Amino acid sequence: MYAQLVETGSKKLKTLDEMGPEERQFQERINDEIKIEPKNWMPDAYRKTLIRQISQHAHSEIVGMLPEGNWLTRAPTLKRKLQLMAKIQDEAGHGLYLYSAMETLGADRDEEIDKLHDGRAKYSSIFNYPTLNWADMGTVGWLVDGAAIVNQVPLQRTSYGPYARAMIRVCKEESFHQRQGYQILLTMMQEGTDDQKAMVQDSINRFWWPALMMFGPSDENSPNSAQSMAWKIKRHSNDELRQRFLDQTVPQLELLGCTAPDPDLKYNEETGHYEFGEIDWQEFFDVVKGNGPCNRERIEARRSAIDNGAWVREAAVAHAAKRQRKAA
Ligand code: BYC
Repeated sequence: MYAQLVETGSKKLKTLDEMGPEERQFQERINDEIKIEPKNWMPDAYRKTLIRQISQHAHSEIVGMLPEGNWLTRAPTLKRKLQLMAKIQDEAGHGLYLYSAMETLGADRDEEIDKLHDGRAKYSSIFNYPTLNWADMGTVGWLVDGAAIVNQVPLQRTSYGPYARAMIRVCKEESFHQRQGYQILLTMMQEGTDDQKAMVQDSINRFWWPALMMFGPSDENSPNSAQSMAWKIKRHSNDELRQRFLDQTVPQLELLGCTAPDPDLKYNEETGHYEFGEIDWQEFFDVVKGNGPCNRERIEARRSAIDNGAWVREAAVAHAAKRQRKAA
């Protein structure tokens, strides 16, 4: 299995024979599909990779609340407002499970959040795009949560136990989010005015490519994939998941009666897959580096939320200390 050498650029993965006894035992456990738990021995690099990925994932959930929060006060009906509020609260919950899973690896939550705020830690590129009209709430649910599900379903089988278990509930909730998003768009397309239908198409035009970028760089430019797949943190490559997402999404796009902003999108009868045009990787890397349309605004909103909530945390700590003193 991984006794073979796998190459990514200049990095070579170790064979089982090249590993010391602890590392070999660890890799064999993974090969046998036995979960790694917090108290088990693990290589430093495995721990670091997981802290990087889980913290990025948690930050994405929390930053991901912002584009949708933008429309809460302007939801068209009370029912839509309640649905949107519930979805945003679910995302906060996902962030909390994920930060907790990350803490089981010995990472400190405050330190990791500091890294987000000073630009050392990443979060999903998708949340650096603005939400400009109500249809964006449908498109975010349908495309963004839809892409997230395709990425996250295999993470339920990831090799690190606490991360895998956190993903089970996250995936159930994301499925509801995806359906509520699609239902918003379907209602606008089936019952809406021409202006509302145009709003849906405009929204899809803006989110289509950024949603495809969510899966990360193409396989040949993904420095972490080979090792993460050998450790079974990732079960599929970025390109495989992107293709899976596209294949399930195009028929839904057609059912809406909308089009993709991609003249090269076509079904290939022989492969049974949709082919798509070139992704603008320059745009992706610019956004990831902090130069997307909303990067500064998003980080500023997170920083001020932490600063403005300081008194709540201080009050909670003082209250806990008082109760402890009373109990003593
Ligand atoms: N955006 O070697 P690669 C959600 C970075 S939230 C920004 O392929 P890896 C939701 C990558 O970190 C969805 N950065 O990396 C919430 C790496 O940089 P570093 C979030 C990206 O880790 C609210 C570099 O590019 N989901 O569901 O093997 C509302 C090279 O990439 C992106 C997760 O986080 C990106 N799109 O694979 C609605 C899922 N892509 O760290 C919805 C968990 C790549 O080496 N994460 N980069 O400096 C993963 O599955 C993997 O981390 C990724 C990337 C597939 C994203």
